Amino acid sequence: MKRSVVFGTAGHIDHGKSTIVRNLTGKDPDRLREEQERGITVDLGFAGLEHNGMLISFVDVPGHERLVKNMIAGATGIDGALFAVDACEGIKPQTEEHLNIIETLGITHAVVAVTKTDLINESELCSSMENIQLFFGDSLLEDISYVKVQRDLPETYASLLDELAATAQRLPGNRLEGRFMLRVDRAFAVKGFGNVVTGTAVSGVLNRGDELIHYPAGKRVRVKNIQVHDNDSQRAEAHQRVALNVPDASEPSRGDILSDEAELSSEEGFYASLKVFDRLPSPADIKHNRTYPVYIGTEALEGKIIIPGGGRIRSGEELFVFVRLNRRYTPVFAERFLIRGLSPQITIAGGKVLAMGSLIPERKVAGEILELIHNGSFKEALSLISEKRPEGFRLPPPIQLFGDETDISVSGILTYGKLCVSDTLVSGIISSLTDKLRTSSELSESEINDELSILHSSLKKPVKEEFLRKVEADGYVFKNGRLKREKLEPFEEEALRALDIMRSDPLLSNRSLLAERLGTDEKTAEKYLVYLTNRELVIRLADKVYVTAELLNSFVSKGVQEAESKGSIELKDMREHFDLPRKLLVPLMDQLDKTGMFITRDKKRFLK
Ligand SMILES: Nc1nc2c(ncn2[C@@H]2O[C@H](COP(=O)(O)OP(=O)(O)OP(=O)(O)O)[C@@H](O)[C@H]2O)c(=O)[nH]1
Ligand SMILES: [Mg+2]
Repeated sequence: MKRSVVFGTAGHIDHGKSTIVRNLTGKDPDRLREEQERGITVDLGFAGLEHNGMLISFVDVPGHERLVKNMIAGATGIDGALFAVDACEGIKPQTEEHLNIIETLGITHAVVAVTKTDLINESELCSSMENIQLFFGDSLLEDISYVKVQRDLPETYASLLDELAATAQRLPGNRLEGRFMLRVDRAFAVKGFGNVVTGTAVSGVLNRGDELIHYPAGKRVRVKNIQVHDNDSQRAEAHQRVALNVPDASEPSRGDILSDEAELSSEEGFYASLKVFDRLPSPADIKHNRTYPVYIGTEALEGKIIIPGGGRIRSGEELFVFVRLNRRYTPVFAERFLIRGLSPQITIAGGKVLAMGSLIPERKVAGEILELIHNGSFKEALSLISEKRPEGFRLPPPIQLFGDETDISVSGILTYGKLCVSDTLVSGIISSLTDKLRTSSELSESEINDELSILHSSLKKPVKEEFLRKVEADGYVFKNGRLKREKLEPFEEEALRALDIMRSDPLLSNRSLLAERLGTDEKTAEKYLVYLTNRELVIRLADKVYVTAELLNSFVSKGVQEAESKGSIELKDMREHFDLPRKLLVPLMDQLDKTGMFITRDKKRFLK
């Protein structure tokens, strides 16, 4: 399959960005009449070419200082940067500003084209090259190459193309896995076809005829046609510039999202890390509670910056903040954004989205959680969130939580549909209800509801059902607003009495011990065990080894907890928590393997 890659131009006004794209692709990226008349780029331009089987697309951006928001919109989703630096003028304010932006967007690969080398003599060119290399060498870019070009020498553009292709080969992995996502950077209507949107596909794969969700409205739209590089195409994928014909989209515009993820939440704000650049023409800072222009995705918004400790973020400093937006927006995890200063109007800070505002509604508790997310300790972060939100919380889809590839199956957290809640809290509620039921032998609906009151309203029902299912096996039935034991057959009464006794003494793990305690014969005790095993109230671990379901469950959860904190567990670790003989501990340990959560190496059990 052809490899695709998108380069975005960058650099000061008039340094020759559009000239490069025109020379490489034969297409003029300055399509607007105004652009052609004034000789400056105003809006984004797109062009592409095929080179050695690789699709190379270009997003051409304006260099004008007032048009930086368009530059940022164009740079969203690009893989590499193509800087143009005028050999005579060298590094200028927007070269610096665009480099700050490119670094913030997490782009690490760049080709620097030194332009207008026909207008400068050899020795001046040498010193100019040195300065340019010093400037870029001091950046966060990891892969930089330099090529000298001249407008009227086609061979210089051929070398530039070779360098771009070589850089493209060194770009890290592709993002074809995961959800398809595109942030619209242009939207227009074509007579006879209807709405067309364009953008850089950030992730995933799309086929003609597929359905996508159009955000922020959340409406389903069918993709009637796809174009890649101006040609009709059956499919589009990450790292490509694509145009989609979506006739049923209503009024699409720059900043909208098209994705096959159905559950994205649009937010009033988000938590982020935010750094004020140290490479700035004059020192600048971001003040607490002040509103700034925020450029995110392909949108230009305004956001009030809330710094938890108050004060300001100074040049070179990075802090956690909450950004409250003036309009709802659909951020994704780790999405980068930029903030412009109020005066002078220059991009002064760059940030990275760490959490949706709705995930941590209480700002006071955010710091510790953000620290964990920032360090990549996602499971710990989720546990802490569940601790801070005992009522339960809605889990955003992976691309808005910790990214598509992150495994977030966290022990200690139960999920009911999209809602999460702490495992200990639910089992606490259920066991307290069970205890109440055992002592008073029946419970009213309001007694049950009281116990559930701490939970998020949509969690009450599933937890209640779980409790009822559990006691149902014990012979209880919920009828006319009351939970009580149904009239049982004498045999069932006896079997359940045996269960209660086993619960209070786990050593009664086989029929002879049980028979002795009950004062009955082994055959009857065996029948009780069969009855209880069929109802999963008792579990048969091995020949003549039975334990109650409660004991097994608490053994497994303790095992997981211990393995998480110690790395692995052995029999002796579990003995500290369960005062049981070997003949029970050994089959209980074996039972851990059957859960599928552990693997055994050198007699130690590790979580998978
Ligand atoms: N002599 C000479 N002129 C060049 C060269 N490259 C570009 N130019 C000229 O410089 C002017 C600006 O070039 P553009 O390509 O429009 O510059 P740009 O960076 O796209 O400008 P903006 O999009 O407005 O930021 C044009 O008149 C070009 O013809 C070069 O190598 N030599
Ligand atoms: Mg231009």
